[in-house]
Amino acid sequence: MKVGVIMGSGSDWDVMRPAVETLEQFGIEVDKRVISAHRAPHALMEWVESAEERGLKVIIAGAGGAAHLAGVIAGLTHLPVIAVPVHSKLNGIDSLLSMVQMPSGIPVACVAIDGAKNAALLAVQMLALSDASLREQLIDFRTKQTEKVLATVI
Ligand code: RP5
Repeated sequence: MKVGVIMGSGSDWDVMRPAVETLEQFGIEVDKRVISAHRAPHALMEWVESAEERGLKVIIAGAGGAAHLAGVIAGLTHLPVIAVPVHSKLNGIDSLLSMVQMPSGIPVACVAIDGAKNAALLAVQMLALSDASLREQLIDFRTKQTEKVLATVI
């Protein structure tokens, strides 16, 4: 079971790293790549069109600016696509709007600006629907998170 984590530039890596780390924490194999939708469209098409046969179940795509990466990917595959708007010259608002406002028919799930960790957790939730041991891990993660917040003394 693999999740693809793709980003438009090496400059997105610091934002996207928590997605990879979170997935690996759950024992999920990650296929991570830098491929730009506008600088390398043919390579992107090849990567997406072979995604399913390479074992990918979900794709997380991070990009900034006029961030069409996730939408283009979603148009090329029926696998679920989760978008991470990366902060930009317009504070990520441009990235957010270009990812979240997908026209009808090709959905992209969009998390918060720089929300790579949540993108990974959403991917885990999707995979946990058909994987009992991952479901247990997810419930354990959530329980510990709840305990931690309730144990916070101020
Ligand atoms: C987008 O443009 C990338 O996803 C990145 O967020 C932004 C800037 O890219 P670089 O100019 O740093 O390569 O394509």
